[in-house]
Amino acid sequence: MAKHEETPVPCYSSLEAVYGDGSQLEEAKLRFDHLKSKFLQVFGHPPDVFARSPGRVNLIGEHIDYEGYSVLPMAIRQDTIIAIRKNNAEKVLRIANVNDKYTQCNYPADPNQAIDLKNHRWGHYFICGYKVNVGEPVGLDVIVDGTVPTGSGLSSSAAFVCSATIAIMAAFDVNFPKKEIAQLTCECERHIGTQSGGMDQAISVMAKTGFAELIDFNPIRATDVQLPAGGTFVLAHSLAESQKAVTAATNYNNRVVECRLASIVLGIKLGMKQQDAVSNVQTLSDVEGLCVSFANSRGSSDPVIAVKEFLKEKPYTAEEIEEITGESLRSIFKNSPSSLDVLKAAQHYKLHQRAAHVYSEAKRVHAFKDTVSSDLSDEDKLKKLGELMNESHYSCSVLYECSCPELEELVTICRDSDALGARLTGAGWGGCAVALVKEPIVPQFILNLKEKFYQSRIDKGVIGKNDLGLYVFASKPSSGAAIFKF
Ligand code: NG1
Ligand code: MG
Repeated sequence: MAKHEETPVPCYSSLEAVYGDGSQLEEAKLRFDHLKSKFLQVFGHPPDVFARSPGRVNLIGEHIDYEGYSVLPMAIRQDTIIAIRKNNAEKVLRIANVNDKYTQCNYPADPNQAIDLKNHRWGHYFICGYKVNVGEPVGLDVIVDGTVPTGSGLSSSAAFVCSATIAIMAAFDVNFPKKEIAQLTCECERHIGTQSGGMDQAISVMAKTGFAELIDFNPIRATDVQLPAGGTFVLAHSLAESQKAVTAATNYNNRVVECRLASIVLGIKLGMKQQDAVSNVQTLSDVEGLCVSFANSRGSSDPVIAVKEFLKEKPYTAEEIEEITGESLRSIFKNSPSSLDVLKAAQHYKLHQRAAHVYSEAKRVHAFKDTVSSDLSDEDKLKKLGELMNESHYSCSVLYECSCPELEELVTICRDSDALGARLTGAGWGGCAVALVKEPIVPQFILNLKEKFYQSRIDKGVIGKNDLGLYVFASKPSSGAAIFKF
């Protein structure tokens, strides 16, 4: 039998296979019916095929996928469904949404069009999929229905890009193994201007009901992780929206650039020739071997030892780094316009802190996976997983500086409400926290969060009092991308 990750996505699924047979299935049926009738109403004909792909919560392994390190997310039930049909009569992409907040976007049916990054529009995410997958200009009619909250760190963007890509493939009747689609969709999303690592697309495409997945990169692989019984992951939105596509130069892409610079400097300090390091070192995982040899000579195997020795804690100026590398930063990043935007915005570069986060977080992912498969009791496993999540949050907050005051408040409240562990999830700078909670106390835990975090925001009208369920909910590992034809 083919391995799960080798199976193609465009093999048609039943709704039951994806949504189970309970209330989720009923909800899904309503959404598909609504999509169908809306399609008919907007475009005058029914859709050909539907694709769906879920959002995700990252349990551990933050900001390390783009450094080549494994991460451990699970898919959530919230997803993006896309209804699609080729429209040969018109050379236009008409992209509508069931939610009136998102007005219809029209684009030329030109796979070579540039995406106007200065004017961010929601339809751009669809064009990411179109550019990479379509050779000849072909018109498409599309309606989108997304339930992953946006700007929440739950990867509404990957759910959208993956469902768009798979819908386009289905409309064109092409077929690829899941792991190839995971790779492809990661490249698709980079057209939006963030230098994504690939975790979100990989889990959205390859997830399986009931499992979290350890995702490895280069090449992409997914290994099932069965979480211990008795624990539940609760997601809670900080209500600070993280607009990654808009803030990339100072937040997300800034960290990618800092990590690249940290790895080049480490490479040189550990004996590489300047030119060699600049041309060949892309990520911190590229120089891990050198760091570990150095640490071994000190009786340890922890690359953080090399970071401590060779990267100063005080932020580096551009000039200081250029002196070490022998090349200007503009020239190092000359082929990456989004990195040049980072250089323009940056005052200084915190190489020590970013590298220390990445290497220590990469270790925590493996410690998490090893704990799950250890022979500890479920109770002890959960306790240990909670501790690792707390350590991860500390590192994200203090070393990587990707938290924000709302997330700090929320994580503290989660811990005070007896979570075994709690941390920000996704890119950060807003969005959600994830807490590991013993199953029997989940309802009380959610009530505590309501009282201590959300009530004041409900009173101020930040969220509606009936909408709490959209912002805080328990989540089980759900299934990955699928295609439907009715
Ligand atoms: P968000 O912003 O939560 O979708 C991003 C990246 C991931 C990963 C995490 C941080 C994209 C699409 N996703 O997720 O690849 O780097 O941040 O761990 O850019
Ligand atoms: Mg995203």
